[in-house]
Amino acid sequence: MNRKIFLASGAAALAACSPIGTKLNNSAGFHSALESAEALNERVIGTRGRARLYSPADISADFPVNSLDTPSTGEYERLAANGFRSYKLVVDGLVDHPQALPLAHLQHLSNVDEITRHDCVEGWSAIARWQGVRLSTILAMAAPKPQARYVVFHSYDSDGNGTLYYESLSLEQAAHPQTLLALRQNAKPITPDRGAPVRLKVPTQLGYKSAKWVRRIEVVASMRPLGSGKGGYWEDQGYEWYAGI
Ligand SMILES: Nc1nc2c(c(=O)[nH]1)N[C@H]1C(S)=C(S)[C@@H](COP(=O)(O)O)O[C@H]1N2
Ligand SMILES: [Mo]
Repeated sequence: MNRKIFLASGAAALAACSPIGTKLNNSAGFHSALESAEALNERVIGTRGRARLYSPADISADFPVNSLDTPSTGEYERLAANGFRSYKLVVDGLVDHPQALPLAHLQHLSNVDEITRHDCVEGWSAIARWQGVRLSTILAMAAPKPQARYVVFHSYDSDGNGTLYYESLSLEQAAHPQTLLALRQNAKPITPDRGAPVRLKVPTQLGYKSAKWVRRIEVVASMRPLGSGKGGYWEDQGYEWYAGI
């Protein structure tokens, strides 16, 4: 039900801004698509389109670490050893203005501060305060091209076979006002085991969508060329791409 409403509102928002389907992602068009998606979500579905917000007293004392191992590649370790001062978040692919954003710039752009619940597909949940930059803020800077449909998150970590972790969202999911590039968890910079320096936080979807250790954001027209083509590390192993809660 939620899924239908969300998809319908996204489609309506996009249709409203893009009657002939050509101007969707140019700077102004994409900007207004983001804004109408937000307005429509609020107007049509009220708070149901939003993840529930919690109070400071609800913050979990124990938030499990649950992922592949903290990356131990030379590149990540070098960045971590230097306090991520030379980290740059790359935003490229089908965009008019590719970005390479240092951490200080991301911190300057920080515009979200919310206490939400993380739901892992394995059956546990935990509540934390997340602060960072709304993904739509970064995407608006990069200006997706008309062919853009998905946003892919490439992480630094890989499994025992050397397969890299990645995830993806549709542009509509990426435009959700709670979809966040998190820089801080419970008022402290995200630690290396939690996905430092930047992790995705998507409180409207299951935990595996919230990619840790984001290295690069790639805007694409199709997910087929990536990995096994299903849109994410876990999706390639059979998990659903749409993981709405
Ligand atoms: N890069 C990367 N991101 C990831 C994962 C991972 O293995 N690698 N695991 C996902 C899963 S299944 C969950 S539940 C959360 C766990 O985040 P946490 O370790 O901060 O609890 O990270 C998600 N993001
Ligand atoms: Mo998970």
